[in-house]
Amino acid sequence: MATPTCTGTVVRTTGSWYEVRHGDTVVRCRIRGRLRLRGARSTNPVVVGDRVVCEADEAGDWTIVDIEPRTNYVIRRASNLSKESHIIAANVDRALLLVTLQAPTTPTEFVDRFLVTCEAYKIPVVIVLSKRDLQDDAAVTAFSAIYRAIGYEVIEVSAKTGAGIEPIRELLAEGTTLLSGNSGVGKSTLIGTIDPHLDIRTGEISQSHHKGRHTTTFSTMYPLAGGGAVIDTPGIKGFGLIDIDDAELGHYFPEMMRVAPDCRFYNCTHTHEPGCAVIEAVRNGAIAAARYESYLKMLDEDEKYRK
Ligand SMILES: Nc1nc2c(ncn2[C@@H]2O[C@H](COP(=O)(O)OP(=O)(O)OP(=O)(O)O)[C@@H](O)[C@H]2O)c(=O)[nH]1
Ligand SMILES: [Mg+2]
Ligand SMILES: [Zn+2]
Repeated sequence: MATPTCTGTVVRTTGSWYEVRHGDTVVRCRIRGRLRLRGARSTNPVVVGDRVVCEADEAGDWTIVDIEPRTNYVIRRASNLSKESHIIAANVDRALLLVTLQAPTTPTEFVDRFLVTCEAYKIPVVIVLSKRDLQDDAAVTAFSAIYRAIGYEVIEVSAKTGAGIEPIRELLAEGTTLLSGNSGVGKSTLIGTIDPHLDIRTGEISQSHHKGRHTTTFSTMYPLAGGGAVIDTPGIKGFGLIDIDDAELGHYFPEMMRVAPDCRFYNCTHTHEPGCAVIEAVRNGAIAAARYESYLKMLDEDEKYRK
């Protein structure tokens, strides 16, 4: 008898189990050791969004035996000093980065690291300013101005008041969207607001220090009633860059790329060189100082891990 096989999409990973959707059915699979080895540098060899081939044995237990090449993925350093990487999701059509300026605070550098990674892997990214009802108006205006000037779309939403929900619903209706951000910024709540039929766990923010509690522990892809699919992910603390050289980092800051052709040296690192157009743009305010600081920090702090 021929071995039953199927090709499907990984919709949930728990570390030991992988749920693969094939049409309307979801099968629970293990993975073959060979695939684990192939992903040795990564903490997760098979990720949500992967297209995989599965086989069943005589007992009816399913195993993932192959992964199709990924069209893209979002990757970060597994933890601060680690050489290992963690792939957040694969084969996505866009990424939404949820940001809150307070309750909890998303550091600017975190935002910039995420954007750099999306630029490097050519993943369209939209910034979602979440929990708009709790944010300070002036802080939102200042933040949005910086990122809109670069060319990023910033959508302000509140799951509480419903503001901005409709544009998000339209954005999600096509293809697969990854939702990422710190713990407690409202990723799961946003998905539950877009599609109330989904059974999604959301967390309470501790009132004392407004820190998230890591309510979502496993990445899950949900099909949406209005079309499209969305990937809910556990909140992440840090976002260490991986596989991006110092020399190319500047390429992933669109506003730096616009002025870099005017630098005196073609291989300018925009750190100390005379005649640097980027440094000049920071001085005259055309490039936001906070963005340039993020660039310097990424060069500096990641250097020791990147080699
Ligand atoms: N005021 C207000 N609270 C919100 C909003 N969105 C989410 N919250 C609250 O924020 C807390 C955290 O929301 P979650 O959706 O669980 O956050 P998350 O990003 O999924 O967090 P992790 O799963 O830990 O990564 C919950 O108490 C939500 O009720 C909003 O728009 N306004
Ligand atoms: Mg969550
Ligand atoms: Zn320069």
